[in-house]
Amino acid sequence: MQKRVFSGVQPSGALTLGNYLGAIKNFTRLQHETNCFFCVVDLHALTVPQDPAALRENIKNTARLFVACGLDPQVSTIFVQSHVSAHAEMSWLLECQAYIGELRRMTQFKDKSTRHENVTAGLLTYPVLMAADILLYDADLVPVGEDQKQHLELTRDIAIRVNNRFGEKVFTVPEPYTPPRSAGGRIMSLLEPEKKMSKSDENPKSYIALLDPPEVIVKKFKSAVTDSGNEVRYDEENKPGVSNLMVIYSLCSGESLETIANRYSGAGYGKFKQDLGELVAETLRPIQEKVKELSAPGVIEEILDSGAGKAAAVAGAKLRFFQEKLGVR
Ligand code: ATP
Ligand code: LTN
Repeated sequence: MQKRVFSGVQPSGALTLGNYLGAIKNFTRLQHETNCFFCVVDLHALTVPQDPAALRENIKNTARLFVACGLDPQVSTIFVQSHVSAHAEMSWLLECQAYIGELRRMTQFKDKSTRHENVTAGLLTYPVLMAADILLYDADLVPVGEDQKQHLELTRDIAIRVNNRFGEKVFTVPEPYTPPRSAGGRIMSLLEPEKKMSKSDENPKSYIALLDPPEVIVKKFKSAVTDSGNEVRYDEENKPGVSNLMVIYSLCSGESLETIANRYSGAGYGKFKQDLGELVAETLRPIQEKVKELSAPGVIEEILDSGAGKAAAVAGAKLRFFQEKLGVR
């Protein structure tokens, strides 16, 4: 049987180059060998305050970017989490299998709960909803960036716990599929290279949005933080800024880090950053053109309607199966 893949992206803002290189680009590779479900996880975005009109737009834009980046709706199931009610229902059932202690230990919860004044219950139970997403589809593989590995570990723990409780395989225990840092697993902020590039960063200069115009992209790379040296060399520890830029260059050009280091040896950072800006702008150009085409009225809505129908059939069956196990059906 073909392996199942599930992954989700939050419509919490403009998708970044980190989302693309760390996650979406890998989705496109997997879709031809596996049975893929790609989800715009709008319920996850509600864990922090969102402007309703902006959220509505971001949901559609995220889906357009999925397709523009190469996810084929004829091959993969592309849908919005809230369109399939089984996600919220399964999440409750799994909350009753998860422990508060393990949720409190999640580094993302610790980090976000100190950044927000009113910490909602949703921020704490967020990884359980993620577990519901994954377990509803019996996903074998979950392609995510490095920051999500801990949540995936928790999903595995919950699946194993339930399977042990019922003495049979209720859920497939999923495996993470995370590229190493040198291959895009963690693209760093352009201004603080010790932090991951994040679409919810207050300063837009710290990230490249996939829809940034070419001149903005070139400018942002020009002001990217490097170090006081001038050697283009990969050294995560001592040269985090330059190393991050080299990874981006390598993933956009398909060249090895070594080839890039040799090309820019003695050239200094200025030329390297200028070329990188142009390369990234060129890489994103076809994606941006495709988004424009997909913005015609009704196009993305139709793709998402059809995706929700396919997803609901799979998720509904799994939900009923687990409800029966629990005795609520
Ligand atoms: P936020 O920045 O708002 O917290 P996010 O971009 O981290 O959101 P998602 O949109 O849900 O969160 O992430 C979608 C996918 O992109 C996930 O698989 C995540 O691991 C990956 N991802 C996010 N940021 C990066 C990054 N800087 N480098 C590599 N992968 C990333
Ligand atoms: N929590 C993830 C998004 C996400 C996800 C998922 C990823 C929600 N559900 C299921 C993989 C599988 C994030 O914030 N990046």
